Amino acid sequence: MADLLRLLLRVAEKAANVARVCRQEAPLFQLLVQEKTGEDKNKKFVQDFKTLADVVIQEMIRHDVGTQFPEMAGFIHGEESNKFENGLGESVTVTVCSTEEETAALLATVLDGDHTAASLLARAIHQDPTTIDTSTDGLAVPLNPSELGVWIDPIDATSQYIEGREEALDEGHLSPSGLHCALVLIGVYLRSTGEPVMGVINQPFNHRDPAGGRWRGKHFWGVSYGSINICSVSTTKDGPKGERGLSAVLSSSEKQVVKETLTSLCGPDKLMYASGAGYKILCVIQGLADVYVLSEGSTFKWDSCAPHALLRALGGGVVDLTKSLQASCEAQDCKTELTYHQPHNECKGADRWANHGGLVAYRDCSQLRSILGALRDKL
Ligand code: 2IP
Ligand code: CA
Repeated sequence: MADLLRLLLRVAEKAANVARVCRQEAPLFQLLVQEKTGEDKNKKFVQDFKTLADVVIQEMIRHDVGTQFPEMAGFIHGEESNKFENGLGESVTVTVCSTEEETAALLATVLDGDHTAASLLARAIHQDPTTIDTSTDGLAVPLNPSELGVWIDPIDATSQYIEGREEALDEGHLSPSGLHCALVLIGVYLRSTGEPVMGVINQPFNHRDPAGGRWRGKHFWGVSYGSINICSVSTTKDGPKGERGLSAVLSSSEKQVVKETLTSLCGPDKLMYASGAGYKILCVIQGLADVYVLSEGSTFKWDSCAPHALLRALGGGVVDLTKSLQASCEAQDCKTELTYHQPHNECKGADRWANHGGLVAYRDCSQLRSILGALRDKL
């Protein structure tokens, strides 16, 4: 499993580099931005270039993991389908080819013959990242790749990625929106039980290099299986919970009744808002918020699997909110933790993998119970 972790860290850094290149290289950025401003809505236009960037990153991760771990190849899934229709109405399947030239030629058919953009994208896909400096030596987890599945969110908080606002990050405080909310998420789960066992998060726009001003990323990882719980993020040693009070982060589109209930529970200055489902769970991991509460079914397995594994490694987790509110108080929280192996067969498309019951991401069980107590009979 240490090999798998090292591979995921490397491929997440490659993915982060593709995300940076798509904003740094003008021909690619133009394609990215045009879709957002919508000024080409009526022009024959490459279908949603943002999605192409997502798909390219997802296919690159799928290609690299499936090559090194063939037993996992059929169980590596993500948000996007790799089938594209180009401007001529031809259906093109986006894959990573064995050479950069072949990948560029394939991408050019999706990019309506824009060979400049295709070559820039292909170069980023085939470029090996700088070495990943993290200590995974000696990590031995008794799991076989054939027991595992992978969820990929190539660029979470895509709206923030396209918007591209650069917010000055205030150490120790979460920042509601901006490029830093965009994350590459790669989560690994046990096919038998659906529990998350490994997560890699890469924040491609963590800070600008003081020297050249280029964006630099930051990665976070965690492994949680049986008695093995290791996370690259150290737990924050705060004062006794009671003294500090509870802080919560929400989506700006959260229900009014949840906002009101948590305002009275936490106090108005301890209720925060931020973009990005993955980013809000990362805020809980880093101790920038105690909990992330979401009453809507607007997130998916690819949003939560990776950061869920890091929270498990820190002694916390991500529960299904609806199921937790229905469960008797004595029920163990682990019975309502989100799982990642079974679709909702009554639904179609991406909804088959939605976290329909909403969620609560937490580090500390007692804080989870406070949230559930306050929301019981409200939803
Ligand atoms: C989105 C993204 C959004 C989030 C939504 C996710 O994933 O994380 O930011 O909404 O739930 O599905 P919100 O920002 O209100 O939390 P993606 O950006 O990959 O579509
Ligand atoms: Ca997402």
